[in-house]
Amino acid sequence: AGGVRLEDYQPAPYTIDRVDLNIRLAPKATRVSARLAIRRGDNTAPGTALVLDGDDLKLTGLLLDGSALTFQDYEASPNRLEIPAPPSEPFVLEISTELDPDANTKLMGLYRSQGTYCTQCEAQGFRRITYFLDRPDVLAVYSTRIEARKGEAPVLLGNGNLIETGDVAGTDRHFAIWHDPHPKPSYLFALVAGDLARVPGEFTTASGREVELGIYVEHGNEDQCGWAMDSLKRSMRWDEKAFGREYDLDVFNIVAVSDFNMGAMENKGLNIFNDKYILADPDTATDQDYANIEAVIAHEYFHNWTGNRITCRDWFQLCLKEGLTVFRDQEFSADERSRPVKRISDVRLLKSHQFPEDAGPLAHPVRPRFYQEINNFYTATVYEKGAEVVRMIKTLLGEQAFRAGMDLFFERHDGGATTVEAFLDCFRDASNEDLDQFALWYEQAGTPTITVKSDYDSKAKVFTLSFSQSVPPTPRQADKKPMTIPVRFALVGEDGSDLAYETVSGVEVKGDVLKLQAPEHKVTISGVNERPIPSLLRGFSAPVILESDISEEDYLHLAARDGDPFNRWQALQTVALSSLTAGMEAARDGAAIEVDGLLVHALGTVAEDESLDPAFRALALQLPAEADIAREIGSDVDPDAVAAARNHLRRTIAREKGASFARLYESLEIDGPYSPDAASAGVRALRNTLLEYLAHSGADGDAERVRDHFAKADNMTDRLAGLTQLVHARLEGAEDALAAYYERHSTHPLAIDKWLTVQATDGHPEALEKVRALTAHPAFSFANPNRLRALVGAFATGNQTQFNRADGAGFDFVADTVLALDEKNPQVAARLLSAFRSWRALEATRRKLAENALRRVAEKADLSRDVKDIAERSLQ
Ligand code: DPP
Ligand code: ZN
Repeated sequence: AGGVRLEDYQPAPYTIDRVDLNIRLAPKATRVSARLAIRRGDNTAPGTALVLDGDDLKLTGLLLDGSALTFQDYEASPNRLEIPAPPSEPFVLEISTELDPDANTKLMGLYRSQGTYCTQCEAQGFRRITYFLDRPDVLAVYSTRIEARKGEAPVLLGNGNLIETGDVAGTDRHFAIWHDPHPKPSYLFALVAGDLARVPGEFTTASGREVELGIYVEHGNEDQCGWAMDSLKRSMRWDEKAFGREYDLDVFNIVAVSDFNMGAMENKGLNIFNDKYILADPDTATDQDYANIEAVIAHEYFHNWTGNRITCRDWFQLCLKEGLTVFRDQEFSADERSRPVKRISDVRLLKSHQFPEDAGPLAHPVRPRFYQEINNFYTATVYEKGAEVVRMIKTLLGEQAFRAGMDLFFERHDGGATTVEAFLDCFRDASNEDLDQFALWYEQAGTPTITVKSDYDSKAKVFTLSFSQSVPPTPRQADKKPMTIPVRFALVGEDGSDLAYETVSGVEVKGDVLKLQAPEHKVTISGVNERPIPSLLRGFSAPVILESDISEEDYLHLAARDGDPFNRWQALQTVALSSLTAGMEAARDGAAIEVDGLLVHALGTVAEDESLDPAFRALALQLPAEADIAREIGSDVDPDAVAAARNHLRRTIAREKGASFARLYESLEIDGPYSPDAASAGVRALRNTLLEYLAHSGADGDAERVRDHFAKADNMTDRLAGLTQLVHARLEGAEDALAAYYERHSTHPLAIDKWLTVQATDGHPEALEKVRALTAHPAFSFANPNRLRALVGAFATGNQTQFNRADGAGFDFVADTVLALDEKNPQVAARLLSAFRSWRALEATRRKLAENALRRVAEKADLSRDVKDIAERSLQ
């Protein structure tokens, strides 16, 4: 009940300036002593009660200024510690608690992963270690003494700098004391203790600080850390160059653990990572894994300034650190790789993850105003749409004013806990731009649609664009205001060049950006000497849906000639989506599916165009996914008809272009050893995209090519591509390939995750039974979030036809899994349940079955707050 509201925010009545922790680790009985130096807030009346947060805690001792408290002086429960009448002068509270790390299956607070003690405190895990003002605006300086048996945990790591180590006399135990001089919120606290190998590195900052780097992994994994270390050093250098931000401690440690709820965590000076985002070698990691590792390492490192040095006042401001830091990691990857290819990949992710969220019952603003459970707001909207909002600020202000605004933000708020409003003020003050209307991007949920009609007057040489915008209603937000939408544009001529024009009226313009602000704009462009094709939203300058009267022929012209690579890609997608939508209708009505010959021709041309980056050609050739087509259709979706249309188009392309695709495929073989660089990854991506078509061409020679591709692969990218095509196209040899793959990688859990995912995402009706059977496979573990996401998560989000089976068995399986998992790990269970987010867009039979499954979850007694929240919001 209850929930938390933004408007109820109050500063904490007490401040905690220092935290001295003494943590004596043991698997089932870890003893924690926390000495908190507490001070009454300036506006707090003397005698105001001190209420500390707890979660499942066992209090074993309590001293105030060194004296034991009697039971009249405090009230304690597992979830709360209250001192009704604390001293009005500063005082020290020493709290002792006892924890059971082995019993901690929620993976929040202190737990053990494969024998290693580790912590996860964001958002509210610190209160599972000790009673605390567990909120991000309480900043304290931490010292942590960690003690453990030497044999069990030779390595003891904490935040900040190492101060002292030693043996505990007369015992088999030792200790380490870490001190972090930077005041920080409790969610950034971390410790790690275990028998781990250290991979060393060093970095000298621009101003000459020598930083010792360390990546800690399980013994035997040391040689899989090279890429992560390299990515870390490049990230550190990039933040100096791009944002003038240097690292601020003498040590930066990263630890990889195999049981982790999220991707990684930016604890001050001691990042803890899901091992999936650290470990890589050519035999077990794909090019995509390498790119993800680079991005996540950068993301967590960049948090040191955007998140740690400047943190959030409250959890409603989560996007202040997450959206901004995603924007920063996207820019880093764009600089390190190909900018257009990175932009296309990011927009694909945004459209496939965030747009459906924004269109369904779980829609929420980038800065929500209400939550039941904050863990459920680590979403694509907060992260990916949050990054788009920062990107739009840059688009509207221009490069220089954007950088000036960021500099001002660092200057004003370093060491503080702040808000979205304060962030926007920095850009206003640096640029004199009014951002009041723009701020609606943080407040209004739902993806805006802009509709545009165009007209060319060849006599007057005037081109007119009539824009209108609308934002759909979303939960608790029925009526929306018009937004500021930056539309980067050009007018493309017959030869593909950007046409000159004289004046633009009817809208505010800055360079090549139209700033839509009203519900409607009639934009008149003069001095246009030939009929142009408008290239709108170049680089995806705003996260909106564009509906235009641009003809298919004109889109294909843009696909072939637009000077903006993003819009070339987008134009092909637009044509493919409309063709697939028509195909779906035919399939649903039992009519013949017609294939658009112009589209097939255009795809063939892009494939062969050697002037284009292979990575771009790979993206251009990939048809919209089934979920993307479903999102485009929007309501009454029949996933089987969607799959039929998509499969038909893919088969037709494969048959018509098979010979040329096979030639091209053969020509793209890379000689020499594997390298994860973007250029070679792009060639593999193109070759593996062609392989998908060859797998569906129906030609025997092509099936043989796929088998060969798998058998001869000398790296995981190619091996997994071969396996995926063999299994999903149901080619002869698929079962043998699955067995061979398993044999080869059975001792490498991250490689086995891919094996699970390939089987979970097979669109064949057998998939559900296979997935069920795999839950009993020895390689699967219900307790490990990565295994669970690789199998059940992949089935629910990556297998549209089988999760959405017409008999409801897919929904029931996922609902059952959520209910069973909820007792162990509510956070991961809730995330899995959010796979139902688009259930209302399904056709009536499936909709009813999905609703029944959701109701069954919602009605179960003793649900976690996490799952209850997702179930109830999904049904609202
Ligand atoms: N560790 C998560 C992230 O970096 C939450 N902060 O996004
Ligand atoms: Zn983050």
